[in-house]
Amino acid sequence: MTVAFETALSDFASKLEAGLAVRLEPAPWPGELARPARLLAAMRHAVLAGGKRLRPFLLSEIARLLNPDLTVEALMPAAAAVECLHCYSLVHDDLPAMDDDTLRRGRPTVHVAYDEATAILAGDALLTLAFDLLADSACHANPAVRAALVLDLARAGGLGGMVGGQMLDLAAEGRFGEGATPDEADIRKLQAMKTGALIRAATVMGARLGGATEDEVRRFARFGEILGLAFQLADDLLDVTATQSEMGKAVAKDAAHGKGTLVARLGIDAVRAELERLVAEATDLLTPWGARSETLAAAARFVAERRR
Ligand code: GRG
Repeated sequence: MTVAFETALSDFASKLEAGLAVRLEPAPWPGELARPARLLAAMRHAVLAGGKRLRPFLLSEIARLLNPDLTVEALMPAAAAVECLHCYSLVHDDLPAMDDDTLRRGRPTVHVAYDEATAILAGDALLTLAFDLLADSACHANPAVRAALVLDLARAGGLGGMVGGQMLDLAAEGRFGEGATPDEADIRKLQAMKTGALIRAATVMGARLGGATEDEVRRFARFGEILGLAFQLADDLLDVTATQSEMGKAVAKDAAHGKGTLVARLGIDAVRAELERLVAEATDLLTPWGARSETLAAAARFVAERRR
C-alpha cells in the first residue's frame, strides 16, 4: 500500500472521527427532548475509536475529485451519515441473534460492553441519525440533492439492499430450516446486497455531492459495485488467511457457520485473480481524471489487498 494513500485515509479518518464526535454530544438538538446517557455512550462506543472509514472516504474523495473546491468539512454530514449507517449494521450484526460476536475493531462489541437492549437501541438510533444528517440543510444547500442522497442510502440500506442481503445470508446458513444450497449466483447476489450496496451508495452519493453529470453518476455507481465485490472477496479471503489480532474481530467464522463463500466455491487462487481484474476495471473507470484520481485508484487496490 502506498504511504500517500495510507496517510490520506488516516488523515480523513481523524477528521471524520472529530465530525462524528461533535454529532454525538450530550446536548439535545432542536426537536430532541433529551439524549439518554447510556444510549449515547453505547452509540459513541460503536462509532468512535476505530474503523477504516472506507465508505465515507470514498464519498469524500469522489466528491472532491469532481469538485476540488469542496472541503472534507463541507462533506462531513453526508460522510458521517454513511458511517453511522455502517456502524449500526455492525452493532446489529454482532448481536447474539445474528453473528453473536464479542470482538469488533479490537474492542468488546456493543452488547458485551453494555447489554443487548442498549445495543439494539444504539443501532436503531444510529440508523435514524444517518437520515437526520442527510435531511438537514447543513448537508447540502439544494433540497433536491438532499432528497436524492436520502433515497440512495435508504435503497442501499434496507429491504432490497443491506438488510435484505443479511436476511439472505442468514437463510443461506440454514437458519430458517433447510433450503436449497446457494449456488455461485445466489452468493454473488446476497453479497452485492449485504456488502456491496452500501459501498455503491457511498460512491454514488459522493458523485452527487460533487455535482456529477448522470453519466458520471453511472460511472461511479459501477466503480462502487466493483469495490463492493472486491471488498467482500477480500473479506472472505481474510476470514481464511488473517489472524484475529490483525482483524480486530473473530476470523474463520464462515466455514464454522457453513457459509458458502466464493473462496470456498472457487478457491483462493481464482478469487485472487478476480480481485486483480476488479482493480484493473476500477482503475479504468477513473481514466478521465488522470493523475488526479490516483488516490481513488489506490483505494481500489487497498480494498482488494487489505489485511484488516
Ligand atoms: C445486521 C442490518 C444488518 C446488516 C449486517 C454489516 C453486515 C450487514 C454484515 C457484517 C458481516 C460482514 C463481515 C460483512 C463483510 C463486509 C463488512 C461489512 C465488513 C466490515 O466492514 P469494514 O471492514 O469495518 O469496513 P470497519 O471496522 O473498518 O468499519
